[in-house]
Amino acid sequence: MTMKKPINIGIVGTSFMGRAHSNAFRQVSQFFDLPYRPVLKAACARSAEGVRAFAEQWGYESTETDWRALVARPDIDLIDIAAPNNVHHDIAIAAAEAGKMVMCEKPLGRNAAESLEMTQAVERAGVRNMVWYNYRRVPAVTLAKQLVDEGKLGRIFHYRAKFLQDWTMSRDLPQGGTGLWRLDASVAGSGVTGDLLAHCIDTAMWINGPIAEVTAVTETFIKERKHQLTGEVAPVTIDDASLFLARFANGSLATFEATRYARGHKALYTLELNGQDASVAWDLHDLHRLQYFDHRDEGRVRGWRSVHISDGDHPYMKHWWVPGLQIGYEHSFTHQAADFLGALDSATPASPTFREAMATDLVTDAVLASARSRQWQSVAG
Ligand code: SOE
Repeated sequence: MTMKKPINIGIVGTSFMGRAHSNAFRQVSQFFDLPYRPVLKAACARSAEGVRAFAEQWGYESTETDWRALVARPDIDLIDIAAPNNVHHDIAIAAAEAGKMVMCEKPLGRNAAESLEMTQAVERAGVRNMVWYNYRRVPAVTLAKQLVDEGKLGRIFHYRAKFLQDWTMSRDLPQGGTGLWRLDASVAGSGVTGDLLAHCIDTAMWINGPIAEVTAVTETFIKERKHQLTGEVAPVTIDDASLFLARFANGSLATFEATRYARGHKALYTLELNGQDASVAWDLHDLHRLQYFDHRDEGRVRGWRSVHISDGDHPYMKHWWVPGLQIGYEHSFTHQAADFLGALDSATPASPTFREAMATDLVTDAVLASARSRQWQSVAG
């Protein structure tokens, strides 16, 4: 057991991601032997009452209602941004300029221009930084990456990803405001492109390398909704569905689809790679399994294997229970916190850094541009 140095965390945001990140910071030192130990120093949100209740629930020592006050505190080492997308940019840049490490919920910016400024700020300040693309750290997904890196699949021909939901289908659902900011493009940046496809693109490029060009179609099925903050009926500015074809730099072809209008699907993130020698497939609703097909198997017993990712030699699993006992969604965040803290003393920072995550925003920008122009679009970068 190493002596753990404290890292004082100041978190901005106390909703879904505030809880997911806080849970990761609370769990990580118990399950991973790391040189650093996160200390839940301060939580920040606009409602004084709300943030006090959150701090009490999760064990934060203090609260703030203005993120600028949090960033100015000398006792904070790391600012964790778990607030809506429209504040990522200003908080990250101020935190970097104050010399703090910065962790930011995905997507990094509302567009690649914001992401670039954020990236330049952390790089100028020389502070460690990372974006929470948690699905990379689902052990089955990490294993898929390992198998591809080891060449087990051979040359990759196809990548296929979907992220399907149905929670915005009701016409009566208002847009904007608490809990519904993902329906307001001025806050979110875009609809499912930045919210859901961003996950698919991050994982895809991590496993299969850069995306060179895309051709996309988007749709907004419900054109007007009441705005929760103003009460006015206003045009809907997000994309409800976004589908695109892509060509990777390695020559493989891909299809990507994300929608909030797939009745019956709540968060069905699926991915599949088909290579010369083998294929892998994964499904978030069955996240502890990796489907694997190896054409080199003896013909008589060749077939898809459903590998239960719960053994000590599977990624991350030796840190948890005993073989056969599986873990879930929240652990992907704990793994990300472990990787971040574990890499602090190493020359190679944990991935994705802001610069690596900006690559995803360059693709989502290209997807939206292609949907507008109805033309193939090269990915800048
Ligand atoms: C949207 O419903 C959402 O919560 C995304 O914002 C998350 O990033 C995704 O992991 C699950 O779906």
